[in-house]
Amino acid sequence: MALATAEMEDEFVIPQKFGPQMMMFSMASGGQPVITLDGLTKLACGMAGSVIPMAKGMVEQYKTQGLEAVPVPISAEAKSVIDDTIAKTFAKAVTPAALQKFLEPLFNIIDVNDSGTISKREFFHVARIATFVAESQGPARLPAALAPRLQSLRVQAKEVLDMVFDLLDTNHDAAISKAEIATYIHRIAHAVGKLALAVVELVTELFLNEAVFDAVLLDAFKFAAPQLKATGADVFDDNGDVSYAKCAPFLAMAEVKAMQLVKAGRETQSPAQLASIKVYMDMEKKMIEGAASKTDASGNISKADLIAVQKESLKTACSNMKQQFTAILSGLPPAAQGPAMMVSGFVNPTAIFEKVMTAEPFYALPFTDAIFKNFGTGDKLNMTSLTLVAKMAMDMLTNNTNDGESKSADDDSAVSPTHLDRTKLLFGLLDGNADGAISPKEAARVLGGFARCWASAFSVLISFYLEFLGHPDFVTGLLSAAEGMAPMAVGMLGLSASDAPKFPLQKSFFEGIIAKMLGSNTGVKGADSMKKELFNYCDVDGD
Ligand SMILES: [Ca+2]
Ligand SMILES: [Ca+2]
Ligand SMILES: [Ca+2]
Repeated sequence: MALATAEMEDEFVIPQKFGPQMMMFSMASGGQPVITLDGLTKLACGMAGSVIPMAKGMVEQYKTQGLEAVPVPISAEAKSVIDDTIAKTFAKAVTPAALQKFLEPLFNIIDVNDSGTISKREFFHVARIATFVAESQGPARLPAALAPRLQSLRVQAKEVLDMVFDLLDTNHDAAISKAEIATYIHRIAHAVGKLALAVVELVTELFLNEAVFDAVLLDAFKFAAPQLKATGADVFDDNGDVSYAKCAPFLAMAEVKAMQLVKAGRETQSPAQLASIKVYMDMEKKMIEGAASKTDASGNISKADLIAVQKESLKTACSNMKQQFTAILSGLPPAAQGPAMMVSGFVNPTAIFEKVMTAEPFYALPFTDAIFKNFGTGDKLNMTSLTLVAKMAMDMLTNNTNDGESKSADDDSAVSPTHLDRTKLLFGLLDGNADGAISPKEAARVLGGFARCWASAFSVLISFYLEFLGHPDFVTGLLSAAEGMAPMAVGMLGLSASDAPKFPLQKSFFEGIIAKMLGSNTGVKGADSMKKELFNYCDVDGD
């Protein structure tokens, strides 16, 4: 709060030269000394009118491409469901709550002191960089003559230096510490992760929502029924649903083929690969068993319990990772060993992994939420069929099956009980009400649920890696390693080791470098002294 008050009272004025930026600030702040998230949201709501048509055009384009990619003719009914969904999503997207999901991460990048307000100073730091980048993308305007050219480069270098220090030197001691860099990088990584979550959520609402899956699968069933019938695979009942009785023989055949493929795949794996599959499987098994141990009499688990199990199995993942990491390091070519050891002396990936995984709020929460939302009832998720399917998949992959390996694909006369169980189990996954038939709605619920969970897992993975690579410990470690190697690097450039940069990086250090490279700060004199140096260099005998 004190920070926000200080920002309210800050007398800083955006320099006259940045007129358009000044105007943008007053617009976003509504004439106040600071910009608030609510104020920015209000402004964005007002401006949405001009952005929405563009966004709609983009979505229309994706829709057309998507419809072309679907191998089933889409009916007019389904198309109107899709259009309706898009319209609804857009109406929701311009509400303040929805807009804030996108604006808040961006707001937090600029609000570097986390005061909850953007001061003129904070705004200026970013706006100035944006202006500089935009200008330097234009045609180079460097004068041809050497002296003014150097002068111009000096001005630019000074501008970059000022920009970087204004942005990163948050405690204003004219030096940039490792912590200041690490905090800023993490700020950006965190914001990008949040944006990724928001984007995937929006795309899911637009294209992967239940109404769209219902409509498309209804079309798919209608389309597939006569086609399959024509090829002799009549698996539909009179209601147009997929009947278990009718498709059991086909499922059994497919299952045998799948088993053969898995077996063949296993035979191409090296013992080391098989061992690492086993490590992974054991971990999964532990998690499934852990979850199963927390279910009630009807096989339900609560969200809190499932998260606890997930966290527990992540610990195993961390210790596995430690082993793998050591193996990777020792497997590096000798030339890379030195730098790798250097870096690993400063960066401990396993510890950072563990920190990100155990941080609150739980990084995988959006994914767990998606599972409960799509497959659970309220706070309960039934684990029965999930456990069975997971166990079955693991048995298949680890060759733990005891049913006729010798059975050939075309021998469909004797389906062993285990084969039968598997096909029944897979069918049962989709047959929600267990009436022996899969309706389009039932298929849509499961397939759509998988698609939505998968999208969520994808966004969780992106934000996880951003949190990991942008973790302050990770960045600080890399900077320390770079600092440690710097004397060697400047040595290769023919400079003395004392010229190597050291943290905290002093502003005067960089000013020294600029002066050395581009001459001193007093225009033509700098070029003159450089010419003189050059002359002296060539004039070996000093006459
Ligand atoms: Ca602030
Ligand atoms: Ca500082
Ligand atoms: Ca059913």
